[in-house]
Amino acid sequence: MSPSLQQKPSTTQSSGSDSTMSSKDHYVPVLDSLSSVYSASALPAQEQRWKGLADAFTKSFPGEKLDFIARSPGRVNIIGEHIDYSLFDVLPMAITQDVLIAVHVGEGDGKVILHNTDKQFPSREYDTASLKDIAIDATVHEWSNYFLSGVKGAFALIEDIKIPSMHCVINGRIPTGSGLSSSSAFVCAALLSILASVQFNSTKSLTDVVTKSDLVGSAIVSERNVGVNSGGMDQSASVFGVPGHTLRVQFYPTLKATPIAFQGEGFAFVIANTLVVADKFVTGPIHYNLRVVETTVGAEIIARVCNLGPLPIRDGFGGTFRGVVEGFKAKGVDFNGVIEEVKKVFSKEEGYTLAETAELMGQSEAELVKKYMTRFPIRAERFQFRKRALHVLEEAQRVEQFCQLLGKAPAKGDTETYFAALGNIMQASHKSCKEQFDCSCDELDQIVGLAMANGAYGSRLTGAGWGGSTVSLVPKSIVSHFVKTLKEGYYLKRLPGLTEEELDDAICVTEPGLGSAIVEY
Ligand code: NG1
Repeated sequence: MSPSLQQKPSTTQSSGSDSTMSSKDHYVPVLDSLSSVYSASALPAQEQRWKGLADAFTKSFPGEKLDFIARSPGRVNIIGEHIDYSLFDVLPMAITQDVLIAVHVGEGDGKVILHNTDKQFPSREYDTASLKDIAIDATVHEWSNYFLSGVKGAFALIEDIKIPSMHCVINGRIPTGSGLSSSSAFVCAALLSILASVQFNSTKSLTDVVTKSDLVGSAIVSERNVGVNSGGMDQSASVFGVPGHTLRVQFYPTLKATPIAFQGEGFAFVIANTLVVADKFVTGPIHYNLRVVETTVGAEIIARVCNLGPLPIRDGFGGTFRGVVEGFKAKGVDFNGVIEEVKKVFSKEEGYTLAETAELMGQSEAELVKKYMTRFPIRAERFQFRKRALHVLEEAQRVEQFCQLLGKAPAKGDTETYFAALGNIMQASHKSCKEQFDCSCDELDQIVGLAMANGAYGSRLTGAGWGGSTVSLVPKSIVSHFVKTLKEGYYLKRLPGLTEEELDDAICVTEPGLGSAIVEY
């Protein structure tokens, strides 16, 4: 390990990881074969794709050696939506679709050069000397901002890091705005590629480049540089992913990911992308960032009105409902009691104006705006504290119920009841996302409706919502019929011009996959 990489992270969230993992498992794996990265069914297509990337690299940088490829996958969230930034546990899994960064670590020109195999993303070039203080303009929608977030993450992890010349070709297979976390996969892959290049430059080897916890902690904080006040679910799933397992990601009291195997057989998860692009960057002020403010300020108000004392602050931003639950717990009030208190405090179902919010907070409107609405600007007539809080608390309970069921084997011969129970929890989650968190849309509701009418145990939006994808739990025996029905009922009706390939990309059966990795060449 390079001496410079042994330094302690300076700004990461407190972190830990599954106690059942060996110390080797704490590091992002460095592999020499794709068979450790992808499942047998995905392998042939991926081998072709990686070869294509290696060829593209040679074309972009003739005569240069491809030293390694850093990869980080997207994720699908099974349950626990919009509660990571309230520090409640969530249950995502890493998927096959990923971002790859092919790198030659140079000694010469002192430049980081980025090419993308997708020609809509123009090449970019930076002097390595300029990287330490490079500004990211979060008002501009620019693809390389996600790489620069990785640069910020590297400096946050190791203040005096010396980033060498890096000649990179990037290939991403996660559609943007699909709710499958292309942005976090890119930030994680970028940060990983930078840390690996630093080590490669000084030791010409790649071992124990970075621990998974450091990579996640730093990627969570640095992704906020692109203008989204993100939680930590996506980065955790992307880095900690374990084949065949979903991950229970815990943020409180420390970051920890526990792999959970699904019990029983005969089921599959099907992802269906509405193809409505959900761009958090563009809609942040009225969607994602607004929800973070509504839940953060809502938690602060409850703490103030119910005398819970100051709440622990999430990443310098504000209090959380997890803090509220812990505060009530210390007073002997259980989860359901917290829900009742929330209903009492937020009795106005129509929501609260800024002036009313300021009064509840005992602060001026200007103070509120400065504290919660300036770094990530928002627009709202009224803050829906009641509905948002109820979603967060009830969704946290649903994750708990789901995990309890996962921990039990289905009763002998009765997998139907078992999966139906899991499906019901997913249904309740979708209903709450739609009605209390207002993060669904017609297209998501239509696919969920079609899925339920065609044999799914459960179906729900996954990720931030407002477009993007659904995830459905489906009996394995009906998967091909199910996919066909969704193609006919949604895609061919709404988007008749789609090619077969586009259709296959839009709807796929997914398997839980490996998290971030480096593959040596
Ligand atoms: P998407 O937009 O689907 O990648 C976002 C957040 C998550 C989480 C979910 C909602 C980022 C990078 N990701 O996911 O942290 O809050 O919404 O559960 O902001």
